[in-house]
Amino acid sequence: VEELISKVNAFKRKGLFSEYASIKMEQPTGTFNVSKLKANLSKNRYTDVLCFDHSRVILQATDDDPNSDYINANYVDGYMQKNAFICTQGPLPKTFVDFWRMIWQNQSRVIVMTTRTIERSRMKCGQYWPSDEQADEQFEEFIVYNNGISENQDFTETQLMLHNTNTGESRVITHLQFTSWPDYGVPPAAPFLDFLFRVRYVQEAATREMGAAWTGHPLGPPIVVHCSAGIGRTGTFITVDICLRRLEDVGTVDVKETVRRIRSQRAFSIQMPDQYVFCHQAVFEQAQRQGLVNIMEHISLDDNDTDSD
Ligand code: PTR
Ligand code: PTR
Repeated sequence: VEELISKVNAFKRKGLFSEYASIKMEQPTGTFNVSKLKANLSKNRYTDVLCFDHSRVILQATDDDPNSDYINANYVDGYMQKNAFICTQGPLPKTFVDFWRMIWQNQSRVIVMTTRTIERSRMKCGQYWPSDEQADEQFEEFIVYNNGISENQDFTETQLMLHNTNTGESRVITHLQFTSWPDYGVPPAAPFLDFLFRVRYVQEAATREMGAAWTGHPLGPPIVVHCSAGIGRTGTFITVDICLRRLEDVGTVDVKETVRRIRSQRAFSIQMPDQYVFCHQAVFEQAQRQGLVNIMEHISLDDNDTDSD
């Protein structure tokens, strides 16, 4: 705890900004060759947000198209959990089917969406699931049913049923959309944490439900996390989750190393200095909630903290 407090004191906002800048200066540690293939270029939402070859999610290719194994998505490890997450871009109409194949092939049960489909009258993410209750929609071999929506102040939870017409199987998929994240900004920590713990709860329940059908890590199949590009808000979400798990386990926090490790699997994760600061704020808030440390008395990361400017 003392170590944490002294780190907090040392790091103030400005220190965090320059620490983030130093992370950002490191060159990506991998290639983007499959992202850049001619046949795949139009499957990337942003030409400047490509995905690493070494950690990309490789889909089972269909017989007629060898490039159908590509989606702009990467496996990212959680805290002591290989492939805890799949970080991906907001699906494009052209990649809706690929997205559902990815969900199916990875046995995922939980989708975390941290953007709205339209922000500032720009399309940030396609409407890849049926948004009305009781509606359904077909995506080639899949039919997705909307079995009910529950709206909370800061997030919307939708029960989806994913039916595979090739195998005749159906799976319950929970879609959790955080709706209070301003683009180019950061959310308030409290509702963000409530959302994160709801995601964990749903994932645990879904994993239990899978029973013997899941033989991997006890925390379950990869949680699919996306925003628009799949790097800024997505990276922030998983950074906080990983840092909190470590805090819960061994009582220490290392945001910088966590972000660096995430960026070695999903390039460019965490897009803005403010998001980097937010990760610390969210961890403090949770540490305080758990009574681990009364840290807020010792620190202020507010914008108007001008003493060192
Ligand atoms: N070229 C895009 C842009 O900056 O507009 C790439 C981009 C878009 C990068 C969104 C990050 C973005 O944020 P997020 O990953 O949170 O959707
Ligand atoms: N339009 C995005 C931006 O300017 O933030 C595109 C972008 C994404 C640019 C990633 C650079 C990126 O790499 P890094 O996060 O390492 O600067």
